[in-house]
Amino acid sequence: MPVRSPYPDVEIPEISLFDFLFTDFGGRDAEPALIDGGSGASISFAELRGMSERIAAALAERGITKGDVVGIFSPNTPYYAAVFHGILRANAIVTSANSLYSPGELAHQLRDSGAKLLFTASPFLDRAAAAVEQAGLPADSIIVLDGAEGYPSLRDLLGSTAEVPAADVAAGDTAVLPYSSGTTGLAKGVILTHRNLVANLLQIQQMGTVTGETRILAVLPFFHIYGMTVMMNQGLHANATVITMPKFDLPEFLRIISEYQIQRVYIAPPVAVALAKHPIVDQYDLSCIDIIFSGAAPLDAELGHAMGKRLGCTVLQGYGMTELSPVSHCMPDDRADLDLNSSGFALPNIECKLVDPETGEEVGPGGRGELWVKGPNVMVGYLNNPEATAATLDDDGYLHTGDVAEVTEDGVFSIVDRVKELIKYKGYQVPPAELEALLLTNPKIADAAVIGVKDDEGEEVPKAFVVTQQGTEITVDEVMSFVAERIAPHKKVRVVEFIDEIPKSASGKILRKDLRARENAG
Ligand code: AYL
Repeated sequence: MPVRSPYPDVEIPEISLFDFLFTDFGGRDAEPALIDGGSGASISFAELRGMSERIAAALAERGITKGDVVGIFSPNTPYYAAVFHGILRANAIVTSANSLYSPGELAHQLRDSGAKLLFTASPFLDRAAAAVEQAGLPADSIIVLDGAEGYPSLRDLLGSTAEVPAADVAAGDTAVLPYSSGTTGLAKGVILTHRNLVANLLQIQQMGTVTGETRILAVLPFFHIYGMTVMMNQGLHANATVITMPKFDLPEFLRIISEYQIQRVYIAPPVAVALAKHPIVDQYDLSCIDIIFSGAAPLDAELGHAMGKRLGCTVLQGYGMTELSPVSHCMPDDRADLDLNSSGFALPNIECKLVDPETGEEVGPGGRGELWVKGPNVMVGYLNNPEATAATLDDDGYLHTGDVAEVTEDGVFSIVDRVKELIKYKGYQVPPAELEALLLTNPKIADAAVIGVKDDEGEEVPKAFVVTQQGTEITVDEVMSFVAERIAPHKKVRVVEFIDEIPKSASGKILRKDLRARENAG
């Protein structure tokens, strides 16, 4: 029997994300929607709507029309939200790229998504320009938010006198294309519709207590679905104020929390380590924090409790996946009594199954099985990849997460393992298939396989098993720097072991199980 959310269903209106967020600000039109935590510069709700409309007009002027894809390659700033919603208001689609990407990684996403334009910021211009060239796009397809010689800036776009295009979006149209490797293979465009995103905002709202008075810290990046939905768009939906940070820096993070009296902080587990343990935390008055919410990777309950005790706040955990828009499970604000090893209840409108990966049989409370999720927040599929879509979404509408979970009689879910290839480094995706393909381009490497292993602090890190090409020599350092020079820092190989042969099945698939067993043996 599927496990249904214990919460009553919410009605999901047939509406575009822009109309959903920007029709009514609950009287807070002139209040700050977003504040840059560094400079203090802010944008009000009404200004944000106006800016988005100007950007939409300027995009239309440049020939962007319904269904076109526009990339954003930028750190968090209040303008990120204006650009994001400007693109949607132009009836176009946002593809958000990881701001740490190398030119090669970004070029792949631009090409794969068919992006026509790219928004970036001047510190990222070198990488953006190289990527645009590699992707075969004209050099004038870049807009530099803060301006750069020879490129249009955000100010130029905001100065457009063109007409705002007529809204032409149905709820089932694609809104965003974030990239995720899912259960296997390379990063793929995840098709999330306006309905998916609106649904997840309403589902999340039922679990929480975010209001117009709430100040939310957005240190997690808006390019990732966690920052995009849970920070940026939840903030806008609740008419709350979102304080942005371009990157994580502990003293600055603590200063901003204290200065802006932040009540809600969303983190990934590595930040919990710093908050629970770092001595500098005692130098700041952080009594403003009500709730710290952790997601994107398993939170160690003991660490979570230590953090909550030190800061005198509630600590909650949620579970999600890019393909789920992203949240499918979380602990509601008023249930800090739940086991912090758990990820709480299924959100409204969600049904789950736990399925034994060996037998295909559904397992009940007490058993372990792969988590399957069905609901209005489940993606439509992967862009241009029917095989990967068919392997992830079944005919009954369940998304197979590749995560292994348990559920109690009361409907509390805990994620206990992962059966998919994916590695998570500090909450960021590291697709092993991508690192393996990259390693194989080195002439000194005959074969390679990558799995996640635990480092001394219990953090998951990518480890490469490498078979050296006969007659050549390669060192651990050479393997690591070969990878590091070509990809974003979170995807670096952090452990290397040379091996005679990569264990493979008869059909040539890497037997990751065997590598894991070898690792655990010692
Ligand atoms: P992606 N515990 C264990 N693993 C987790 C958890 C968790 N609480 N949350 C996410 N994961 C892993 O697409 C899991 O393997 O999305 C899952 O399949 O980058 C994978 O991360 C998905 O990685 C929120 C808001 C979680 C956002 C998110 C994260 C979305 C990350 C909870 O409330």
